[in-house]
Amino acid sequence: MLTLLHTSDWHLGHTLHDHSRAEEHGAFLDWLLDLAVTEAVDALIVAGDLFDGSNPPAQAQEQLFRFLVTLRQRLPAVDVVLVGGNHDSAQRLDAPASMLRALGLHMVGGLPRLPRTDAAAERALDLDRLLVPLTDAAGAVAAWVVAVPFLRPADLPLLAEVEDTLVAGVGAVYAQALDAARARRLPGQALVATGHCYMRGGDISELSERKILGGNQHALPVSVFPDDIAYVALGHLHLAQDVGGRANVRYCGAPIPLSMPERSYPHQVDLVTLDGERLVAVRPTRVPRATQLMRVPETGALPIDALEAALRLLPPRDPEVPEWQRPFLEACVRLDAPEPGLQRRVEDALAGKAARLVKLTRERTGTGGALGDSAVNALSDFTEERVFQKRWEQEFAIAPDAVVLACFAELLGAAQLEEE
Ligand SMILES: [Mn+2]
Repeated sequence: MLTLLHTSDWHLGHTLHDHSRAEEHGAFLDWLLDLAVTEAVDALIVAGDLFDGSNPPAQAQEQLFRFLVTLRQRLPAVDVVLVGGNHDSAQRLDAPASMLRALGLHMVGGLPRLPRTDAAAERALDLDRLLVPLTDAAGAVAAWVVAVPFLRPADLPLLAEVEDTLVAGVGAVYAQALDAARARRLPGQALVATGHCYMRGGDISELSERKILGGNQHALPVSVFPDDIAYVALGHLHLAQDVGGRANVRYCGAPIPLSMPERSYPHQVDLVTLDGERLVAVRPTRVPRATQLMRVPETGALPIDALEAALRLLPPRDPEVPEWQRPFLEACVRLDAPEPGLQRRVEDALAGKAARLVKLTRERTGTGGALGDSAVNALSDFTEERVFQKRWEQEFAIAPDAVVLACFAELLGAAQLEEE
């Protein structure tokens, strides 16, 4: 028996509308350490997007290294496999890989290949880094992880005469790596694969998962993972889900909401039990939410007076609760005319409240049409005043009044003077 802990999409260093998530990440990592110890897991797999960006802040790197060292201290025999995602810099993750390996931690930032030999047209896969043995409580190898990170076009073999070279290239890399793992494993040892990719049929949260491999039309078919693989630990989609109706091919999802629309996701990690070559169980385990995200109203938008009233009903701030645990709030207002004092009115309504305003969304009732969708077609008709007027009407249902037009003319005059 082997117990695997599967997590992904930490996005360390993330900010939500300029607000740090460092404490939330810290709370998650502390919880994860306790879970790993309580469940006595044999292995931890992190399936990409360790960091939110390719150049993560020092604080985020410190957070990762501290976590890894504490995990090693508390679980001396645990196997750890970390692979890069599309948000990560493959080279940056790989820079400390040899040092991490000395601690028994396997970091695979980019697809590892051996140095080029003169004869070979393509560099061979570095199988000693790509294939990671997992040991059980008795210290025997119980499974092999094919530790494939996010694949970039440069990682893929050049294939001629196929309809979708990206999908075919990714399929070819997996086929080659899996064949090598099959050759290495002994009977009774399970095959596990990682991936940071977009699978056909997955639900996507548009705001925080960048489309990768060129978007939906390049989604990978689940057949990339043949039936002899016991479990596929996927990253990239932030909502936990099975792929293609197979309970053993899973996105575990992100541990914290990374955008407002993700606030209703059941954030989780997966505890995976293997017995011999087969999957026995997948136990999704909910991550406690340290900081709440809320939207007023829950959906849609309210006129300013109704929004103010709703905000005034929110609970007051509890001085015992630290700043970072105050709920993040998005307020959504519907405007049918410009409201110059909007920000101030919303902030006043929130005085003394627990919630922190991170986003004020304006829904406008204007025509919403494009500037070109009108009687004005000749380029010469697009005077500065005309474009301004159309733009205003696009946002608001009314035309700009004389005062606004006079202000615009004054600004335009000043700008033209500066140009000369
Ligand atoms: Mn991600």
